[in-house]
Amino acid sequence: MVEATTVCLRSLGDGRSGTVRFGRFLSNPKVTTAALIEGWSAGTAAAVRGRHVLALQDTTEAHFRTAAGRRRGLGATGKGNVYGLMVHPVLVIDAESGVCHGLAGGKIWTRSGLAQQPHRKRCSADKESGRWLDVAEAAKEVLAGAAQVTVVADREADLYAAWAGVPAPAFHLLIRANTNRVLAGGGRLYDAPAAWPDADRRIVELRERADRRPRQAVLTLRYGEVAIKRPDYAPDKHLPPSLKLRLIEIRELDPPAGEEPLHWRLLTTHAIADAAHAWEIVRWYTQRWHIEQLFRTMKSQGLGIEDSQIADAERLLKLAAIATRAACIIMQLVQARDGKTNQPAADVFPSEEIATMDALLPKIEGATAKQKNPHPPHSLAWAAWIIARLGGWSGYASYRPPGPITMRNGLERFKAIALGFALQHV
Ligand SMILES: [Mn+2]
Repeated sequence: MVEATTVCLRSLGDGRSGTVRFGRFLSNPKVTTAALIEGWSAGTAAAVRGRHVLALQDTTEAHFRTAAGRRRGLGATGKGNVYGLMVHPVLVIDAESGVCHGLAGGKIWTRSGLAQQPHRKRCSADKESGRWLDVAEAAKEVLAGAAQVTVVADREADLYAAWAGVPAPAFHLLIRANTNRVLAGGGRLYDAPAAWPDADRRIVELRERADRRPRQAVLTLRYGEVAIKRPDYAPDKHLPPSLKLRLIEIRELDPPAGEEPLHWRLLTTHAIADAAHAWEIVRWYTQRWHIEQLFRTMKSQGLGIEDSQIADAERLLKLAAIATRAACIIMQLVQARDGKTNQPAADVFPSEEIATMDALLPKIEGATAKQKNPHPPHSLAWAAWIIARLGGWSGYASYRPPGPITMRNGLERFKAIALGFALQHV
């Protein structure tokens, strides 16, 4: 899958007998989704030893084409009349270097029928949201050798049961606040920062996103301790009545007219020493983009999991389990290419292809210094810059850095150009 960048069995099989063999592998009852997920973490435990790592948790839905009489055994997703499966991995990133250490367990499932009890009456363990706790527990085992673990997750994971059950010595949580919780001392969570002094101000470059133009933003930082109260409706009465956490609030001052101001409230079990430490915790949260990258790599333009023709849920779940691991390996390859390793381009590209890059470079570089290739000529980073530009990356350092999909598109285009370049001498 990594080499072919697809989950399509016909492409992977390279001929009928190969395709049949892959099909048999997925249909074999001894090949289980659980065992494949267990295989995700091979190597991760050793890679994280002695490091502070961020365990990024998130869920993605993979949607598949179905018809009324043919749902392929798939349950409904959160998107109305759309059927598919849910993938919830833990992706492990080094807190300092950003290097991807691999996966640390997860869950893959499809919904079977609708839950019978009203949501609030079910205890946390029965709800689908229980995955945040189960998966964190599994990650705890895989990451036992790390010096410190910070589990990072978006609003969905802001569950009282998670705050009560998951943290342990050197095992922290960092989650974006989802609700304006009641505090143990009275008052509400979102009002707490009003009583705290501005700890710091920073000007940051906000990168371009689908819904946002790049801009400079002035951010103010406030942080302090809060004691969140156990929600009244929760059936989890065995949980402590309140929990002490730290809240970090980042707010943008004077956003441009018509733009949504940046406003983050992050909850964490980390004790915060000073403003610099608080900013560092905010930076850890921003590392969540790695897991979004993983999901993009699994889907359209990456491995194309949603285009799979496989007819039943059981085999699709196994395929998704393999694809998750493959996507993670693709990301690790991209990082190896991104230049921090001081490798020469010749490690990866033959000399004819490097000659092609030499010829291409003047056509790709822009007129200004900011649009020139900043890396030493013929280094791997220099080559990666060219490939990324061919893949559609803008070349500006202030824009989102090129990801695996850009790299894949760039490589595809480059291979075609290199072939044409070679033909000119024939
Ligand atoms: Mn999410």
